[in-house]
This record gives sequence, C-alpha cells and structure tokens, in this order.
Amino acid sequence: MGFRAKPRAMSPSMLRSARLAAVLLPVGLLSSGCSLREAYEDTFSLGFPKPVTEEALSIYNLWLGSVAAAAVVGVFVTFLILYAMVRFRKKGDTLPRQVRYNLPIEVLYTAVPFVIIAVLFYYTTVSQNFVLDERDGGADVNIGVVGFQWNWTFRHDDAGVQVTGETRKPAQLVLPTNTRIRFTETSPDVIHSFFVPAFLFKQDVVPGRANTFEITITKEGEYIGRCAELCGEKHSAMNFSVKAVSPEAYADYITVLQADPANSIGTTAGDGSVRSAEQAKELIEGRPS
Ligand SMILES: [Cu+2]
Repeated sequence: MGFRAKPRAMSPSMLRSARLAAVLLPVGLLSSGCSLREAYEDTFSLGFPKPVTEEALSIYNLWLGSVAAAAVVGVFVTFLILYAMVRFRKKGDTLPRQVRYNLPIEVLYTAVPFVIIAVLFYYTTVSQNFVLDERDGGADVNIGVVGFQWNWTFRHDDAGVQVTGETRKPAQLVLPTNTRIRFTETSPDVIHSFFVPAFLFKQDVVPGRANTFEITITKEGEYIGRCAELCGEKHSAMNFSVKAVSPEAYADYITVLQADPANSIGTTAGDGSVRSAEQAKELIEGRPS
C-alpha cells in the first residue's frame, strides 16, 4: 500500500509537543549546566569574541538567545519543507483535493512571527537600555577618547594625563577592572569609530559633539582596538590596544604617567614609553628617588 492517498494534519498532541519543544529547547540550553552551556556557546556564538565587560555579556546573551530562536525556526521550517516534499509526492494523474483557505493556520502563521518579533524586540530593548545606561552621579573613572586623522589620544581625565598613539607606536589604553568607566568621545576632524571587539561594542566619534558610554570590565587582559569608520588615507593605521588591569595596578600606572609626561605612549618624547601596567610598576620600582 505504501502511502496514504490523503494528507493528514498533525494531530493535536504532536502539535503540542512541537510547540513545547520550541519553547523549552533554547531555555533549557541556556539555563542548564555549565558544560552544556559551553557546548552551546561553541556552536552558536558563531565567532563572537568572549565578552569581557558586564555590558558585553548582556549583548552576548542576547545574541545566543536570538541564534537559538533562529535555529528553532530554521529546523521547524526545514522539517515542514522535507515533510511536504515526501508526504505529498505526485502519486498519479488525479489532482489532490484543492483547498483555498485554512483560517486557523493563516491566523497562526501571522500571529507566531509577530510573537517572535515582539519577544526579540523586548530582549533587544532591555539589553540596549542596559548597555547605554549611564550611572547617576557619574562613573568612577573618566576617559576622554579623541579620534583624529590618524590616531588616538586617550585622556585619563581624573588624573590629568594622556597617551597618544603614533603609527609605529599604537597607544595602549590602560583601564581598571571592576570599575565603572565613562568614555567621552570627541573628534577634531572627521567621523571615527572607537571599536574594541572584546567589548562587543563600538561607538562613532563625531566632530562637534561628545558621545558617551559607560562600561565595567570584568576580565583582566589585553584587547585589540580599531577605528571602525573609514576616516581617510591612513584609517588602517588607527590601531590601539586596551589593557585591563586591577585597580591597584591602574593606580600605579597613573602615578608613573603623572610623574613624567614623557611616558605618554607614542608621543614624540616617549622614548621609555610605558606600554603596560607591569612596565609602569617596573619603572616606579626601578627609578632612583
Ligand atoms: Cu579613524
């Protein structure tokens, strides 16, 4: 006998299980044990750098959740296509039953995408508000970011010191971990964009205005930074790095910068320029007083 002549709709119990799986799968994957979460991240982070700030973690989780939702929809649609291909193959010359409207299904495939978009929109808004939030009363550390053709100056505004990058000596922006940091970005010439991939965040540096954002770095380490807005001939030379160190090491680093302006990385005076907090500490300890 082989195939039945008439198509059969999914039974209510099958539909219920499918719906339950669609809801529970991503929730389960995201909330269950550590190793499962890691396996999930390896599969679905799709090349996202591991987040190193509180804000980046929020973006990262939004990304993982969105990919999970997309994967569920993708698997479901692929299943429907394959099912229809196999189940409704041509079996003879008689036309199948001709149907025009199925109101419940049409309502369903209008309503379900709307629900998906609403849920994604909700989580996107929550994450965006968190990422762009600026604390009342200001941050603990204030950094001025000046993007210019073609390099960066990073001002440590609370300490009155700064570092400037040169093409062959990219600036290193040393920052403390577990500290609320506010960036204020300005440009004297054209639009640049301050981009640290590990922050999962970039913001344009626009002449004539001061863009601000705040982050809290949670992981020590050295992260690359780039200008992410084509800003002219030597745009590609606008590289820098961020070095996240403990608040104590940051204080040491600032002390060295204050003691000798020549330590401003990359400035013409900076022969012995300080490239990291460790080097700053070495300089403090090795310097005759
Ligand atoms: Cu630039």
